[in-house]
Amino acid sequence: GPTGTGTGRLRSLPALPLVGSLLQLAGHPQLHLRLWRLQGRYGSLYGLWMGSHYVVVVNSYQHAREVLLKKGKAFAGRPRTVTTDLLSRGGKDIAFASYGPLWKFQRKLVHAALSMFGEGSVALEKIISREAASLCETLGAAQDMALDMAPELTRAVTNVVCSLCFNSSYRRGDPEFEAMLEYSQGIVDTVAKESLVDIFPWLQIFPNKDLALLKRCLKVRDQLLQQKFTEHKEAFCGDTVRDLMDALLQVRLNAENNSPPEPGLELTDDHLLMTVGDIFGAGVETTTTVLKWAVLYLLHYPEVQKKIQEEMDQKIGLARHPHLSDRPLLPYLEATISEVLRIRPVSPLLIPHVSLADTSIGEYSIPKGARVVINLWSVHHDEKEWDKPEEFNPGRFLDEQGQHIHSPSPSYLPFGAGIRVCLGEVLAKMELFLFLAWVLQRFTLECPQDQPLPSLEGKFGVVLQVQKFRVKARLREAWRGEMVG
Ligand code: HEM
Ligand code: PLO
Repeated sequence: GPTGTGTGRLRSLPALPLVGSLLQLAGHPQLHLRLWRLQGRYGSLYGLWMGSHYVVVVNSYQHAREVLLKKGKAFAGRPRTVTTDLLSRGGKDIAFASYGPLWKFQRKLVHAALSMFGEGSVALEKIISREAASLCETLGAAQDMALDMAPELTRAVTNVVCSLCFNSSYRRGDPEFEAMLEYSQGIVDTVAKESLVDIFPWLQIFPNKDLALLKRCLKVRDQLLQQKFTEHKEAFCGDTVRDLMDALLQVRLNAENNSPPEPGLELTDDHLLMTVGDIFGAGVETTTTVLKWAVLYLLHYPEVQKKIQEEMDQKIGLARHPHLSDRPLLPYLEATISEVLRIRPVSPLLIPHVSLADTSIGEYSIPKGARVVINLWSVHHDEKEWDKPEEFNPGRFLDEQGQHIHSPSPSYLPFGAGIRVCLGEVLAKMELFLFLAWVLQRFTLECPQDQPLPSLEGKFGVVLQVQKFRVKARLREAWRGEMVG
């Protein structure tokens, strides 16, 4: 067992040589639920062995905050796994990179670029609104049909990140977009899955279906990224910075002019490519997933949808489109978004952290190199912190007057916290607000008549996926015959 600096010794799942605790976890595809339920037997903080890796599972917000905030730096590492190494070319991105000066530098660059092109920029609101308008047009054309909204939601969100990263966008049916949909699904289905290859790297020599799929998908993604990169390099002159790709190229140009570059801060082509790949991938898959969950919950809770629409009718009316500046006017919509992020966290186990030194959690010693999994599902479904946690109730995020949103419990971390906190929180919230406001101002979303309500059960993976379902978008009464300009 592990030794460390703390006093107590953590309870661990029984482990066999070589396979570790795999047998207790095998056959449970919903890993977040399995780890949540194991609390009953082992307590909220316990250890287990994945092959030769010691893993600590955190299920309470107190310990989660200690790991992410109080001892953030001691737990700022990332594990290296076969699949994420393939995705990020050995951790040359941000999300799967180990803690170090280069990771810090990449984060700082992206943060600066996002605030320049994104957050708080009029241009971004315009881009999101343009995509929202196009989404509404498609919904209008498919009126009263049982529609799978997923491809259209994905295209809307993709075009926002595409504008940000590459200053480009996709039309409906664009073959490059179709290719992207396919490869991205393949990556989401396979990456970071604690498959046998990740536990025993030496098993790579054996054929593995998932690994082959991942490699095939990454080839397509890498070609696409490389093409954008080459186009940008050729067009880049250093004067105008059109997007994130240009911003990264400019930083490198400046660094080259001030040669020699600071040691440890050399941004290779791979670093630029993988960084954009992260933002593009995270930008698309997370926000789209939340929008799908939001639509699904609105089908299950029509009274919530009605309340959002009443609030909008009252505060905005029909004579104009919703704007970002309306956010304080629409607390119930904001509360609904918060509740979706609570009840179905996009990233139910965050991204695993790694301890960079011998340290402790609570009274327990944690050795250097331990993987720490924060189970956000447990944190968001803790009965001591949340009243009827499986109930979808946006009202819990509102004050008594229903005017302001606040979290009723500190047991809420949808974007993580601390030095590895999500880089896209502001952007994601802008998109979620505008897309939902535009759609619900105009349409009521319903379950097609002859069909049962689709399941609320998620599919565990690098993001908590929604099962495919169909929606009927009915133009609201007030909109029949009327149109705003
Ligand atoms: C990391 C949530 C959208 C970029 C994360 C983490 C979570 C998260 C839980 C892991 C934190 C940790 O490991 O401690 C979400 C949610 C989103 C969202 C719920 C949507 C509602 C986005 C968007 C972008 C983005 C739109 C891109 C602009 C990133 C990056 C990281 C990250 C780059 C890695 C940070 C690091 O390791 O240093 N996100 N995210 N995310 N997110 Fe997001
Ligand atoms: C999504 C599929 C893309 O093709 C590649 C990709 C890049 C970055 C990943 C993202 C995927 C999934 C969600 C991740 C994001 C980095 C941060 C984010 C893991 C795999 C979250 C929610 O933590």
